[in-house]
Amino acid sequence: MATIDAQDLKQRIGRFRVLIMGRANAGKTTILQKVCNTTDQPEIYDTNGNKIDADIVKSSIKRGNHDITNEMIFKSNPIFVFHDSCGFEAGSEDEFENMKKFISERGHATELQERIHAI
Ligand SMILES: Nc1nc2c(ncn2[C@@H]2O[C@H](COP(=O)(O)OP(=O)(O)OP(=O)(O)O)[C@@H](O)[C@H]2O)c(=O)[nH]1
Ligand SMILES: [Mg+2]
Repeated sequence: MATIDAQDLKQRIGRFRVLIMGRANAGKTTILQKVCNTTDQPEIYDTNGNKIDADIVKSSIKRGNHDITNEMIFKSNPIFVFHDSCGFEAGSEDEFENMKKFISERGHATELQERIHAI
C-alpha cells in the first residue's frame, strides 16, 4: 500500500478544509478548539477573505442567517479552515439546502484549496 507523507500532503493541499455539522450547543466549537489545541475563539472571514465581526455572526445565527460559506480560523493553527453548519434542527429548509449546495460545490472543487477535505 502506498503511504502518503503527511508533510507532502500539507504542502499540496495548503489548507485543510473541514465542515462541521451538529445541533446548536452540541460542542462543535469545543471540538474544533481541541483539534487546534487552543482555547481561543475562532476568527471568521467571508469568502472574499474579509474579517467578520464575531458579534455580528452571533446575532445573525440567532436570526437564522448563518452563512455556511464563512470561514472559521484559529489564529494558533491557520492550516485548518472550518465551516460551521447549524440550524437544521430548527426545521430550516434553507439551511439544509445551503448545506447540500455547499457540499456538492466544494466536494468537487477543482481548486484543492477550495475543496472540503472532511465533514
Ligand atoms: N459536558 C460536556 N460539555 C461540553 C462538551 N463539549 C462542549 N461542552 C460545553 O457545551 C457548551 C456548548 O459548546 P460549544 O462548543 O460552544 O457548542 P457549539 O456546537 O459550537 O454551539 P453553537 O455554536 O452555539 O451551535 C459549552 O458550554 C461547552 O463548554 C463535552 O464534551 N462535555
Ligand atoms: Mg459554535
